Amino acid sequence: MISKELLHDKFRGAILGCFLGDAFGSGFEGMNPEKARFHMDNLDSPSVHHFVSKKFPRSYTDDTDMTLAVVESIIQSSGVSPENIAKQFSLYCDLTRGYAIGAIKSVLALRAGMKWYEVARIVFENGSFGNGAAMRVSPVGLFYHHDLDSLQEAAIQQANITHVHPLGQWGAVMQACSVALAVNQNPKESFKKEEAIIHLREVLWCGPIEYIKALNKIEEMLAQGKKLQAREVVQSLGNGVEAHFSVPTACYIAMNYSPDFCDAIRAAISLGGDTDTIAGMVGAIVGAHVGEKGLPVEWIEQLEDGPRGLSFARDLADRLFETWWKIHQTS
Ligand code: R7I
Ligand code: MG
Ligand code: MG
Repeated sequence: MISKELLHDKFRGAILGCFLGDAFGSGFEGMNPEKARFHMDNLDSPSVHHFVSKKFPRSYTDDTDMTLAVVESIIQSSGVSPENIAKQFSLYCDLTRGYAIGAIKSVLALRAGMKWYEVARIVFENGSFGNGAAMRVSPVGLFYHHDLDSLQEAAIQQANITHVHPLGQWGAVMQACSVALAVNQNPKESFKKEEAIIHLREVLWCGPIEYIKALNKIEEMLAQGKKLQAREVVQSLGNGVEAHFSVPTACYIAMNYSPDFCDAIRAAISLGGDTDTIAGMVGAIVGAHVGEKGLPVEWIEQLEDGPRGLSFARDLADRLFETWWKIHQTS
């Protein structure tokens, strides 16, 4: 049984972990593993360079922007309501923050008055299989960490606003489930990987075969008991913007490196490719494992703190926890 204080800290850890991974990873987006490794110095304290460069600022992108909108909505609705999430997207998404084409068009359509259930096919006929529904889903993993059946349904519902392709939907399920499993881990111990794989398989079995195949690979890679080279991880699981080539990658890195948050983020970024999103998803999972107390203070201090920045994100994490606690403290 997790104490109230620890659970609260884990909610903060996941939300700020996503923010950190996104903000620290975004400057590396699109690099290959060798180039990402070459620039890894930029990940350390700005005191190294006396300033944070333009390419490596600590500002957040769409990953955090949308995650915070989902948090606000869950607080308002005491759960996942796609209609309300769509309303938050319409009101708050800052489309200057590195959004991909599908998300931009969906948000603009919502702003133009289109119903939330009509927008998801306006760019891709069969729905998007981008990782956008997974990158923003960590609050769903937190809020349903006690009930994986409800979590699966809620993750798909929140995906459906923009990602009705099964690969997009189930990427969100896999990421939300990984966050939930991390909440239930002891922060003083390493991630119980074998148990986690069993739970993930139970949740993912009725989704697309791609995720079961990826899970089999993850199991094999973890069984080797060593930390694979970036190139090998990319070859096996991918580092792309597609949900099925990024969510399993993030789960593998998180499980392999947690509870060491900085090592996990470095490993995620060193893969290159969709670095802000993979590091953001890794950050959410590891953050849910270790809580805010396990996050690097000197990294947190560097995060953007504007109107929807660090303090706002921490406050939202607190309110998400309070909403959960009010519902579940007596049951
Ligand atoms: O999924 P989405 O919100 O993108 C998230 C990514 C993250 O890396 C963020 O950091 C940000 O950079 O964007 O946005 P979508 O446009 O729905 O999907 C992302 C991309 O996946 C698309 O722009 C396409 O390149 C690709 N994609 C598809 N390509 C062909 N056919 C997604 N679905 C399809 C498809 O059906
Ligand atoms: Mg981004
Ligand atoms: Mg990205």
